[in-house]
Amino acid sequence: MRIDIVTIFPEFFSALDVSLLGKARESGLIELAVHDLRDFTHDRHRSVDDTPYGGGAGMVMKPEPWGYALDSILDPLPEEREARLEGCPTIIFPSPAGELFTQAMAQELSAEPHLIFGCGRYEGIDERVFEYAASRARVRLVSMGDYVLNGGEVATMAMIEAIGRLIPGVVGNPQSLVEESHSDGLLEYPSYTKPAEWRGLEVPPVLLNGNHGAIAAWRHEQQLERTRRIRPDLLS
Ligand code: JEB
Repeated sequence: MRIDIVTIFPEFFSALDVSLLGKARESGLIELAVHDLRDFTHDRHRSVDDTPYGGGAGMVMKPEPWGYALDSILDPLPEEREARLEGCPTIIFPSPAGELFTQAMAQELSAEPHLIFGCGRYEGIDERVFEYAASRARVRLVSMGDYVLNGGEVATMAMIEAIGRLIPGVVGNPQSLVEESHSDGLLEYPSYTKPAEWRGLEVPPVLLNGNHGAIAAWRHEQQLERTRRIRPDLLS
């Protein structure tokens, strides 16, 4: 999978070198390029923002640098293919006004050959950038959750980790992915390791007796109890 990121904070993504995606990049499973939006400005001050038409608080990201940045990443659109977007990259704009990011979306996006993340800042990006991008690729506005961030970078990082670990060969132990997909959308059961007693706290005895049927039943009961208590919305 090819991943391009457009941001005014390219250094932010050096964290991806040390995460589990580092190895996937070395092996060529994931090819990642980070682009500094300011490299696509043409004024002395390398401005990427301006005041909003119609008034209001804060600043809005100017469309021109975004246009040049996206053009530099996207293949020139051959004329006979105009308006045909199958096989085009998917451009994701993290946005508090987007559709909620889910595991199902991560699964779907992990099968794409080319993802582009456009990280906004300030009060967001001039709306025409989304329209222009939609004429060149498939565009999705995606929200990390119902809370307010200062920009798209943290959301992009989380999405890349969630998507990347679903690419075959990226996660060390493929059995973990199999077990996850069998958890039926329930919360996970509690995990324990040695020692069997630690600071007066004991591991549940059922896990120590080697009865695999009893262990599986106990774990499933734990999953149901936790889900009922913490995330009843997942049970409907
Ligand atoms: C994503 C962003 C901002 C209103 C308030 C703040 C670009 N779950 C999420 N919350 N906030 C964001 C997000 C995601 N994904 C998010 C991109 C930008 C917030 N801001 C600040 C914009 N509008 C600017």
